[in-house]
Amino acid sequence: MDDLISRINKPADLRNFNEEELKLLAIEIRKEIIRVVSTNGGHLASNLGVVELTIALLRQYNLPEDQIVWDVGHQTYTYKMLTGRYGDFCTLRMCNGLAGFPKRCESEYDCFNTGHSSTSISAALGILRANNIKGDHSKVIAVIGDGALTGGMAFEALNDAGQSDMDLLVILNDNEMSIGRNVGGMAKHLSAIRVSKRYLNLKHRTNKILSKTSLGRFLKKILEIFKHLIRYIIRPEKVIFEDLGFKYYGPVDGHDINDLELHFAASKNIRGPVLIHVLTKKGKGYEFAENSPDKYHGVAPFEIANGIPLPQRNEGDEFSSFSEAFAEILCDLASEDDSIAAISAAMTSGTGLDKFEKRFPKRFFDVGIAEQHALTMAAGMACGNVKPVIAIYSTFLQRAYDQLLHDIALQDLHVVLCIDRAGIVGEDGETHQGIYDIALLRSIPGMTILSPRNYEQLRSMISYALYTKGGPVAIRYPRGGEPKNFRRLTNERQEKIIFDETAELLHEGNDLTIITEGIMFSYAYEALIKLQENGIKCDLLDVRIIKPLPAKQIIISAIKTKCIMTIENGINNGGLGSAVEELLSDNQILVPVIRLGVGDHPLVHGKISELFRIEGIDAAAIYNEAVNAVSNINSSYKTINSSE
Ligand SMILES: Cc1ncc(C[n+]2csc(CCOP(=O)(O)OP(=O)(O)O)c2C)c(N)n1
Repeated sequence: MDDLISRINKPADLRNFNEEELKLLAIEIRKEIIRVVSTNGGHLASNLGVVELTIALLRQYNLPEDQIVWDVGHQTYTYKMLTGRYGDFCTLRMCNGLAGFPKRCESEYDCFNTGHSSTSISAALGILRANNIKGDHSKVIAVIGDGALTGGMAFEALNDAGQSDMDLLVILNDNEMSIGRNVGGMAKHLSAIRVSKRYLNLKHRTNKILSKTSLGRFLKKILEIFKHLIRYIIRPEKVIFEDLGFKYYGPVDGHDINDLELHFAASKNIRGPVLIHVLTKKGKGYEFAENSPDKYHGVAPFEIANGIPLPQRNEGDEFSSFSEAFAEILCDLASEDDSIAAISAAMTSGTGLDKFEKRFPKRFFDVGIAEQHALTMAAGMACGNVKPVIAIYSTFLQRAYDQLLHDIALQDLHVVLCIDRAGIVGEDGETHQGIYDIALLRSIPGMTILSPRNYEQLRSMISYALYTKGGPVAIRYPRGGEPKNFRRLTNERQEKIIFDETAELLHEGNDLTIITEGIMFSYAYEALIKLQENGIKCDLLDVRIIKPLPAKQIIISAIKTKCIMTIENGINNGGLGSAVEELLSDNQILVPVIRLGVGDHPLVHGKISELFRIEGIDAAAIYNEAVNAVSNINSSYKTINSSE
């Protein structure tokens, strides 16, 4: 009977449901989450864990006047369904469909956009302070996971909020997991609190049983003697949040709607900041996700009956992705060189480093969601003559710009950044696109930026970064695997190469120079074949190194063709195209440069191929731009010649 959800048009409708109906509703919601995520992909386990928590919040608070800031925002599927978006839920993560994260432009119920971790307490405190200035007494709630709590920003915000007199409610959604098992001292602290709760529950039950007989009462007395001792051993002396200035309640069973609501209702009468510690099970209600919440954190489309992802790997591929290739290559090198250490900021499996962790546990460090700390710690390791390799998604590296500049580059320390998910990432949308790294990294002094187009280049660049180059070196590679079409079109075999800071000329012609980075050469090559059929012949230069640019090769080609087109998997402003323009202008070579890349706007969610099309950097767009460029050049020469 799948009709309870459709009876909810606004959160207040939830108040009409009785306890039994709420339980059935939670089942329906989980079914719908599993159904949609199994076809669209998305964040599964986190969403299955917060169904009851979301229902309880929506029943207790008056939204949209009261506001909820969801940390990371990947767990808002139930929230979306219950705040008027159930009808559109099947479009989740699709181009022009619902976003996978909160979006203010999508609904009045989304009060703050999130995507990167650990921002919720700061944002909620800001909204609350603004309300306070305006005399508005609405409630503001931050929901933050135990993983997100490992991020430095969360501590900064707790530090501020705890000493404020703001009526901020922080809900700590503790499922013992970040994407993988949560790490660090805070995780241990939370675990001690959980254990003490279990102990107290057990004690309560034991007391009840023992009180029933005289032997039992005797045993109970003996147990009493140990009680304080045991409690002292397992319970933390104090809950850290209390010392920071929060009133702490919990832990509460996050799947008991009634209990959750009692706590929320009670907290409304308490002045000052309150933290309610809620325990949930990541993946709840779907066996495969409950058993392996890490594997089902973010998933591609899968078969519901067995939880198995629909096939992705092409037969005969050496690796399924750049991430896998990176991990294998690094493990090979680390087996020969015990000065190599690897660092992850809570993205161990996503970056492929789980392999490294298994093989070299003493040289692997997961620092939690702490990108800034990861980079400065790497700087410290480099001072200690270890070779730190940080595997990090492009989007999350943004957090650590100052650490890269201040702690690594200004000391010219040898740290290798392997930047995964560089370029357009697709369905996770604007907060996760890896399109800013070239522009950011170009501004860092002494930085080397490399961009491999295939696994073999990646292999040679990792060796180059570790053994040839000093200072900070970044290697950026995209989500997914190496392009297949180029090899199909050219019968290119992957030769073993030794990278030497030069570009590679993949095709020669006199009419136009096309300069690409990374996998963009494959789109360019497809366009180039069509251009050739239409009489336009191009140089195709795979730049391979973005900083420092292979200046000589670019200049020679520019002088020959008198027209340049750059194509990059990143933003136009400050990217490869800008670098080429600067190079030519610095050398007084005045030829037009047409820059194809992502425009100056947030890049929404959708399939990678759709976004390439929308941004005008797929093969068709390259072809059209090239035809226009060459004909403009020809006509401007004609104009110049006829006026002579
Ligand atoms: C700054 C930043 N780094 C990394 C990530 C990738 N990431 C997304 S969710 C997540 C784990 C969050 O764990 P938790 O807050 O406990 O939420 P759960 O998924 O367990 O409910 C990570 C590391 C991110 N979103 N932001």
